[in-house]
Amino acid sequence: MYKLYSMQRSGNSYKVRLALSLLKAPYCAIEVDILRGESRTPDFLAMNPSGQVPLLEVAEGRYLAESNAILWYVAGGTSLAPESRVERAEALQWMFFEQHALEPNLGAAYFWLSLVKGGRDLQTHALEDWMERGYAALQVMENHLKTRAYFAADQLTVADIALYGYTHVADRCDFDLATFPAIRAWLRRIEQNPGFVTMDWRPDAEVDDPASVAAGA
Ligand SMILES: N[C@@H](CCC(=O)N[C@@H](CS)C(=O)NCC(=O)O)C(=O)O
Repeated sequence: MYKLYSMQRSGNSYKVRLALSLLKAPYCAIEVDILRGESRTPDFLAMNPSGQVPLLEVAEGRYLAESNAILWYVAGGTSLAPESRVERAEALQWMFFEQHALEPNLGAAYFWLSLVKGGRDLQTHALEDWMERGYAALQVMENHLKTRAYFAADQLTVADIALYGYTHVADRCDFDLATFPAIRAWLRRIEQNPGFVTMDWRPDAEVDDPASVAAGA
């Protein structure tokens, strides 16, 4: 069974939980509260020097970081991971886009406006940039989805899961999707897939105390 270090309210962590659920892959989730510095302890940094979640233990003592790399790993050999050379590259294209155009803007806005108390006042200077660049990214997605149901390979893939992570919380961080009908239809399409779970959903096997896992308890 996979061991996933994750934070419930983290969009990057949710992408992995969503993929595992769509794949019906059992896993044990270990909650890491980044707001309390739990991803920056010496023990955690020994597993992931970037000090971030999500983090997947793929074999004893072997860890994989970066949500999109984890998505490719867990989806390998399934329909979520396109196999043809061009479709794989197209999925990757959108996953790089997600990391450089969407996540740094919607992800940052979501973190500071929705998770951090008083975050809006602390980030007033940055918010304008996040909104401008975030809306630009959403427009690129809207244009693509006007004529397509999914981002790559004409089917649900890891690219959609990566982009869903922060797009679906747009309304929790000041973004208004009213003028993005194709994105709204795509969000609903993803939500209709068997195995879809929301960000709040928790797996059965959950561990609150990472020490108990390390000790094999
Ligand atoms: N590019 C990384 C970003 C991961 C990331 O930003 N994780 C955040 C939570 S969403 C985190 O752990 N932040 C804690 C920190 O940086 O101290 C990914 O896609 O996994």
